[in-house]
Amino acid sequence: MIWNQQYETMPRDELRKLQLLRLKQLVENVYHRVPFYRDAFDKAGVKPEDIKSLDDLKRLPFTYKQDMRDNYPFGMFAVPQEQVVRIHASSGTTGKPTVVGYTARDIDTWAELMARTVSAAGVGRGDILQNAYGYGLFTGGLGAHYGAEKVGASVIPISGGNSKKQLMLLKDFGSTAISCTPSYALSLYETAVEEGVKREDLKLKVGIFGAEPWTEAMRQEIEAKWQIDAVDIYGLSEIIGPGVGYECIEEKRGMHISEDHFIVETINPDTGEVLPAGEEGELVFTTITKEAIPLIRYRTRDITRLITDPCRCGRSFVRMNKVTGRSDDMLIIRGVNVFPSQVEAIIVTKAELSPHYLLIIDRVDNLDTLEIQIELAEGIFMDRISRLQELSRSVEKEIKDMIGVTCKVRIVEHKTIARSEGKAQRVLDRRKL
Ligand code: DLL
Repeated sequence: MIWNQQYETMPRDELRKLQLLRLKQLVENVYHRVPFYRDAFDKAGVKPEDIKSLDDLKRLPFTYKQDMRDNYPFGMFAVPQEQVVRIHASSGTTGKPTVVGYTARDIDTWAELMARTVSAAGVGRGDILQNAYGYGLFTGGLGAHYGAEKVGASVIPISGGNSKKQLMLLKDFGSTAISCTPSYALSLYETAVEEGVKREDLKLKVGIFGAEPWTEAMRQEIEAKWQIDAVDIYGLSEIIGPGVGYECIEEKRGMHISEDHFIVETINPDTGEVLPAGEEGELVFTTITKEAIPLIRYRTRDITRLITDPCRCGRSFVRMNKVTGRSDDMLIIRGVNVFPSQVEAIIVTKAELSPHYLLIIDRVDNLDTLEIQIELAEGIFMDRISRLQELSRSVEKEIKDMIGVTCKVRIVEHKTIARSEGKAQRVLDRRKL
């Protein structure tokens, strides 16, 4: 179902006019309100009045995750803090998270975008949505929550994990829809099998899955096992959270991007050059309605391509294909964004350890596992097992506390991790995606 006929099916020439109008207001606004943007525009030699057409967007400089970190926590906000009604955050490249804020209007916009998302999955009044995205600083839980309430569905704010309870509620409450990461959907299925849950006892029709990369093969597996429709949704905290791109259940071919709120480009990640629609590149978003933390040409690092042919569902928005990779080294482990540099920052604080380490990621019973092998520093020998264990536990705990991911640390002797002649090989990702 199309939630917002007026915008979701807006003729493209009208949409472009609306985008230009909003872009001009945005540029004017950030130039005067956010010192970071004023400096960046001045450096690039561009003034708000230079933006006369959508094509002029490419004259504006890119914004990077690093910029948000440099302005931690609230330096990129374009409104006084009294107008910020919500703060979320996601992992950054070091211990400090990337912080985002929302005004009351931003929360409304987000609910609208998520209402479009859940409607496109066929969820509305009368449905019961079991929302198994994490609630908290992560945007998944509350993002899906507000959108589902807006369409009139009954939301169960169960949050992530706790599979037995998830299954009990799926059955007892008759949930018709579930929202979670696709890997969790598969893991939950295993528990369902172990627990002897029968398909005929469930009313589940659809799953709204995202927050991590997954393939068409995984979609087919989830659909066949659960006997539901599985749709893909995309988003990132910096841009608003979930609700940036959403598939329609009719086609399930690419995620519609709400272009009345975001302008999307694909660029060559090495040169920054804008690519013709259809070519694979890095997604770059400009938020044209966001108030608290508007972003101009934000580099997502996500690699995919745009689909411009009209979709049979009637929505006029451009679509993005599934994300096929990243142009940086960010990993998503059990839905948590992890940069190897964050792990390194923890390791280097321990005198007994060397900065030679390897992250081994695997998928066991559909759940991601992370093992970190770390070498002892040169000249350090650990003859006492208890001391080794103590050290491993303390690194595991710090990683859990700082990055939010559970891992197993294995300390190995000096010079046992293979050295590379070029770039160090820090990651061994054994998951088959
Ligand atoms: O993951 C927001 C979200 C919540 C999206 C729930 C969908 C559902 P972050 O934690 O900031 O926000 O992580 C954003 O996750 O840059 C992508 O690399 C990845 N990602 C998100 N959705 C998808 C998807 C949320 N459908 C980062 N396919 C993004 C592939 C995805 N990757």
